[in-house]
Amino acid sequence: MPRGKIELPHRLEEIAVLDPNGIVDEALEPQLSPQELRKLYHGLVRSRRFDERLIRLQRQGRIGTYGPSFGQEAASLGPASQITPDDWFIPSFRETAGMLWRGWEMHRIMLWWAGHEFGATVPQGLNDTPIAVPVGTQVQQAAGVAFASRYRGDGTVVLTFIGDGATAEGDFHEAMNFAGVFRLPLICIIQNNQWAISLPRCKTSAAPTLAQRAIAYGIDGIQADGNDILAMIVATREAAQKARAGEGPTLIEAVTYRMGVHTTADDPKKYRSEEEVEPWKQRDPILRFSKYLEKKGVLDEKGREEVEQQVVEEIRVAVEKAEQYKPDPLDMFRYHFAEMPPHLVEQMREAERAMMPPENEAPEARTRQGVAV
Ligand SMILES: Cc1ncc(C[n+]2csc(CCOP(=O)(O)OP(=O)(O)O)c2C)c(N)n1
Ligand SMILES: [Mg+2]
Repeated sequence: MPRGKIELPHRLEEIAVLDPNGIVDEALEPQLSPQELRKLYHGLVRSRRFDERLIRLQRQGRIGTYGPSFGQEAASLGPASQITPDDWFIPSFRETAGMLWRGWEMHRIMLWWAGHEFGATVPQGLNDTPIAVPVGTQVQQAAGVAFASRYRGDGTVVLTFIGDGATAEGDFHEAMNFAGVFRLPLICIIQNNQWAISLPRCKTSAAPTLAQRAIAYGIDGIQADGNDILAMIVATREAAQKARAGEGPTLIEAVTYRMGVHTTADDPKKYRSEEEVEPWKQRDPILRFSKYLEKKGVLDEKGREEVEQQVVEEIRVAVEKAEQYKPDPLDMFRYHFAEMPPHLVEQMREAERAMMPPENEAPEARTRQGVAV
């Protein structure tokens, strides 16, 4: 056999619809109504302001660790806007914009970061899973859900997200390989924010793009400008159509940047320079989309101001609601077993005794839900 090139049948593309100044490529522009465009802008700002507020709450000791998604909002919200509530949304921990869009209430997300179980319960009517912190696990779960969707023939599409660093984990490989073999209706967004805590993208993979990993799984891959919500919408829309038509999974690499801290437990100044961050500020997805909307005559200064006011008020109400939430500490013993084993019953009794108010206080403070004592 002579030596030659192997032609690979699968597509690998790149896409941007807006340039850094918000100038649109009309040939690629998705057709969205002014209302839809305004709603998307609102969604981006909502996530940004929510992040800012949660960072402040963490600094005040009012929630635990927080992982903001500053700069990555478009890469989350664009895809989320292209699936239906019946489809599956399987996030990692940097999908606040998408989760808010899906219908997760702010106070619920806030309670998750405050360590309350309630934050991990999915709002009624959504086919979502809670925030996944163990890096990479959600993609395997997404592949499993996509397998179930295909097996049942219910026509649902599964949208999941993973970080650039996490694509170097076996979980990602196994999930994508499985999805490719079974032609599953899975869309996997790589949030390539250039960093995995302090590990830069170049130390995650020697491949020039992460999208090209798709070729090895025999599926289509596309590298999209992740700070361009329109590019994310076009890429996801096509991937969803393909998935619904039984044409299998798509891997979308969203090229973006983590503008803020990894989490509130991190200080990026220790490992990256201000010069590196600066150019990304010019490519801010909200700024860019806002310029596009302004040129299109869909949003002006007054419209932006209204969005800001609405969002500030929504956050204020959500923080109040979250802080009124007073869970029963004994919940930590519940929900693991259908029938609580004797050693846990014993521990729960002990905790309950420790929590009991002194003799002269009201007996109703003694909670006894969930187990016969
Ligand atoms: C299994 C596992 N190992 C390690 C960690 C600690 N950890 C949290 S985030 C992170 C880096 C993830 O980087 P990347 O996948 O690029 O996502 P990003 O944080 O940039 O969104 C690590 C190592 C974890 N949460 N889970
Ligand atoms: Mg990363």
